[in-house]
Order: sequence, then C-alpha cells, then structure tokens
Amino acid sequence: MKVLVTGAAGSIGRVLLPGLTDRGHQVAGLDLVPAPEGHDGPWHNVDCTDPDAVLAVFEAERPDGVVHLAGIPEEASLAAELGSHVVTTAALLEAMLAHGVGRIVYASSNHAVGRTPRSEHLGADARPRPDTFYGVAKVSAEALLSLYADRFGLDAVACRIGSFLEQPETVRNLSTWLSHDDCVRMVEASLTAPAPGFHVLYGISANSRAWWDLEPGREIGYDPQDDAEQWADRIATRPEDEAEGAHVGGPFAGPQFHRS
Ligand code: 15L
Repeated sequence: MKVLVTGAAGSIGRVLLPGLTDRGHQVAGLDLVPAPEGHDGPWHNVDCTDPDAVLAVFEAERPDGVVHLAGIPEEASLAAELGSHVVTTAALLEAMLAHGVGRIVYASSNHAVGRTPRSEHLGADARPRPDTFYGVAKVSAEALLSLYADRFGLDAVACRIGSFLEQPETVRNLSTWLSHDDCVRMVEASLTAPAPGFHVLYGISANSRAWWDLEPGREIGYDPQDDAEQWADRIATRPEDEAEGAHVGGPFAGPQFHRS
C-alpha cells in the first residue's frame, strides 16, 4: 500500500516510517521539518493547515491511505490546537475526496476522554470528555472523521493513543503504554482492515493493568503483543501517582490547562 504519513519526523513517525516500510508498504513522509536520517523515500516539507499545499502532495504521491500524526502533542491555546489538529484534518479529508483516497488513520489521543474518572473499564463509546484544549481538538478532529465517513463513505480509524514510549516510565504508563512494535501493528491493522467505516480504538499495548477496552482494536485486527508489566519492578512510585491515576488523562487532567 502507498501511505502518506503526516508529522512523519515526530516520535511516532520515526518509528512508523521504517516499521511500515519493513512490512512492505511504500511510505511518503510529510512534515514541517526535514526527513529523519535513514528515510530515503519521498518527503514533503509542507504545513498541513494549507489545503493547497496538501492537495499538491496528493497530486504528487497519489497515496492509497493516509496516517495523520501531525499536530502539537501537548497543551497550548485553543486557537493553536484547533489549527493544528482540526484544520489539518479537514485539509487532508478534502484532498482525500479530491483524489479518491478512501482510508485515513488518525492519531487521536486518550485526552479526548481524559477527564473521564477512573473505572473498571473504559469503552470506546465513552462520551467525549476532554481534559484540555488539546483534548477538545482531538474530539473535534474525530467528529470531522465521523462526518466524512457518514457523508462520503470514507474509512476513518481514530486511534486514541495512550503513552507512546520506548518503555513505561511511570505507574500510570503501566496501564497506558503503547510499545513501538504495537504502534506499528495498530497502524497497519487500521490501514488494512476491510471496511471499518468510522472506528475508534484505544492505542495501548496488552498491558496487564490496562483498563481501556482493547476489543475495538481487536475487532479490526489490532492484536497487541507487548505488556508494560515486565518493567513494573523497575518503576519507582511517586507522590503524584495517585492523582495521575484518578482520570484517563493522568497529568493532563490536572493543572496543565492553558488559559491565557
Ligand atoms: C498524548 O496524547 C500526548 O501527546 C503525550 O505527550 C502523552 O501525554 C500521552 O498522551 C499520555 O497520555 O501519556
């Protein structure tokens, strides 16, 4: 499959470029910054908030699918978040329609439901409950995907990613970790599942302490293999662990809320 990856120089992009290539896909990267070392496929220095520039990339690449990772990965002003996550998603969806591209995999986030209190089990049908403007933008981008799936029949998989890290670093991460290899598995399944329509899944590994539903991922063929538990005895407890465990969004559900 020919895949266009946005935000391809970011932390997830750097893992996905070789990961998808190793699995036989042709990968074109797009980012504001130069290609990471080792990527010798096509590359576009483009701002995804610019619909004309995005369209030109589609004209050049003619991808079969899009993986949209670009965006501010943390809390910022509402205007910055909406531009970075929602305007970019709209530009990509319009370019997809113009070029008959039927599949987008979106790097959504657990922060779309980050203010949901801790429970036994978090389903993908939990109501939108963002913890920050970052989370609001993720909810809004998911809503755009749903709109375009319903109106135009696009397949759009929103992966509400947990904590994408080489290895878990905190007690919260023992529940929320997404390993590098599982991330590649998740994105490939989301790109290739037959006709998922609009689909939301939680992007975490098969963590023994997981409380976010893994079934929506399994329904489309994402079968996580890693478990954060193997690091449990190396993770020191900290006073903030209890507060971080109280909501889905951990520290984002606490004080780090941008209000100018
Ligand atoms: C995210 O969506 C953020 O981009 C990342 O910085 C982490 O905070 C992660 O979620 C998480 O919840 O651990």
